[in-house]
Amino acid sequence: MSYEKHLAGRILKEHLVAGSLAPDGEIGIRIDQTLTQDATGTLAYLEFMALGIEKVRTRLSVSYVDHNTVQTGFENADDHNFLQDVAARYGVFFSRPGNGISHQVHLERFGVPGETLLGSDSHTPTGGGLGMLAMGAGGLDVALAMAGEPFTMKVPRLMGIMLKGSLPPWVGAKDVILHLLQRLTVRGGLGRILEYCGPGVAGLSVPERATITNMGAELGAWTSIFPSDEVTRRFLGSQGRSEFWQPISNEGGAVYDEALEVNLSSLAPLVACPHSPDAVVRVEDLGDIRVDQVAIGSCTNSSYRDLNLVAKLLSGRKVHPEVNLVIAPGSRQVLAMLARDGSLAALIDAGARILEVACGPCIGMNQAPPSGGVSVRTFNRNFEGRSGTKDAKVYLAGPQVAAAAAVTGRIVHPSMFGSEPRVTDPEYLHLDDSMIITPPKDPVSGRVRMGPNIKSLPDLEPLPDDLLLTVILKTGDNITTDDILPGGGKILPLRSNIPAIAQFVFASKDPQFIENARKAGNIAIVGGENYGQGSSREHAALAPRFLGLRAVLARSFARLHRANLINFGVLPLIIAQKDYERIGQGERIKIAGIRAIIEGISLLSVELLETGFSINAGLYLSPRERNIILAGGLLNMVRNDFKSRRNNV
Ligand code: MIC
Ligand code: SF4
Repeated sequence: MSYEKHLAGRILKEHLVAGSLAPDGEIGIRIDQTLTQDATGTLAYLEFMALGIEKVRTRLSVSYVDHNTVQTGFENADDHNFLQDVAARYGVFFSRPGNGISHQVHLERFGVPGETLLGSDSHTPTGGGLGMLAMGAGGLDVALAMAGEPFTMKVPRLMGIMLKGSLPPWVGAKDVILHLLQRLTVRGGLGRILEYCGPGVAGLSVPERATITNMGAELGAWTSIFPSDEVTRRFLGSQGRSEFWQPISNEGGAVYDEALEVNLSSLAPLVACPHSPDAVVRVEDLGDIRVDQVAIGSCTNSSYRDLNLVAKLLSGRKVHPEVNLVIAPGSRQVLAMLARDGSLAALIDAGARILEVACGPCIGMNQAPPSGGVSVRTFNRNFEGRSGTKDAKVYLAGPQVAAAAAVTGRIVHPSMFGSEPRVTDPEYLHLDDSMIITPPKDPVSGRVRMGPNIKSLPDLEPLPDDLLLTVILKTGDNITTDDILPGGGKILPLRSNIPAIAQFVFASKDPQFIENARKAGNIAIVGGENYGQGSSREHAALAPRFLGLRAVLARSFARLHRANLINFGVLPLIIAQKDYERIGQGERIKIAGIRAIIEGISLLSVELLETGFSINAGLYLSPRERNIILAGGLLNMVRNDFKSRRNNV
């Protein structure tokens, strides 16, 4: 397949620095921009600092504070100071707490069509709404990109999504991506980049496109991308950034590995039912569901357009007496606009509880629903327990359905409002970057404040030849990184303290996990399909590694988590269904002669010591990944490399 005619293909080609764009190959691409957020950023910057580099080598790097903004102790505030000092010291823009969710702010203030963006957050593909090639990665990969290293990835398959028609009343961008999740499932995007094309594209605004690319993460895709067209030009113009516009389109005749058609005109309002973003049904087919809470916001649906629509729908109405409506605008710009055009007053009058501009309830930071309660959220993830209430039932929906639920206390078709109000994107926005601190031109040698909760990175030894492991946990399919290491107000403040956060590994799935790990020493986990879906948090690999995890034997892995396991020297082994059934929790296993085998062969023999039975496990690694595993992790591998390069200059 020739990549020249494709949006992502062209950007990949222009940024290619190693390998070639051939199916199944591995390539290295130049990264123009990086973003970090506070919950992954502290670790990413500790890793960057361990490389001993003077200044970031990207065109632009931005550090956001949006996750841990509830400060119930000193930990988060200390992390914010650390991030602010590091940003000034190494040449990174710093978006202060209160300025907004990384993806929303980046779209507004920094995104550039045609550029590459690597972010330590799985929803970085939001930038695809602007025609960027924007991908999520583990913090260590982002640290290396900041050090000027290429990002290594498997050559993706390209999936073309042809949009036809236009959205009917009461149907929004969220329904487009929920429709795709219904068709493709949470595994449908694995190994792929999704490119949107066709006559339906022009009718979608940039924030709507960004809602769609944002939730491409839930399909498991590398990223998703829209063309950069007149709509993009107007959006950048309204942000006072016209000079960054360039047209990018997929040319006629672009042939895709796979192609799909979506007729926008035939879509209806949809919801994703508990507990998976692909458990999608039409609102009309749902039956009578009583709602306790409605939460509007998150990087998926918190643009000015979304909240302005909600304000118009709620204007003159009141929130149902049994519903709590909480709203977290995506950025300070969005909040400032709502305050200026009267929308904020309409929301307050209706009875909405206005939250801080941040991720908030999306990462379980606050507003946990009541026991057994139903929450309708405009967010992107409804994994069990992520809301902070284990038995809560979270439904994902667009702002139209959410507003209708807030008023009626039921999940109903938003046509109950009468006719849909018109929402247009403003020509001019309230622009004020005073909450973004520009780094000084030359790096400052100033002090980096490191509060007592910020602990240095654990040392990881290289991979031994033989591993004797105890399988202390066996899981089913689609285990999420929230299952492995939950978010929430209690655990997130420990993101810069691996020994402390490690005490919460699998806390909600298996309360015995820590004790069993302590007893066993070196441990293994057996997983089903799509092990590690969800976030980019490398803590979900490093914290179990800290507890002695050396191998995960699973039916298949989610892309981001697999990369993080390798980055910290944990073997991601693929096993057959019959062998999955054979291994029991508590089983002791032996993997022998690994260092020799790992250099060439991709099958390892795993001995089940209880029965003496041996099974085969696939270790499908690229040559680079093999070296990382042998070194005991990526940091071990590159640290020496950077040191010798420094000594040679
Ligand atoms: C999420 O939505 O799960 C997060 C919190 O934004 C994560 C990052 C993290 O765990 O810090 C993500 O999506 O990558
Ligand atoms: Fe924040 Fe939620 Fe978006 Fe993650 S998905 S970046 S927690 S708003």
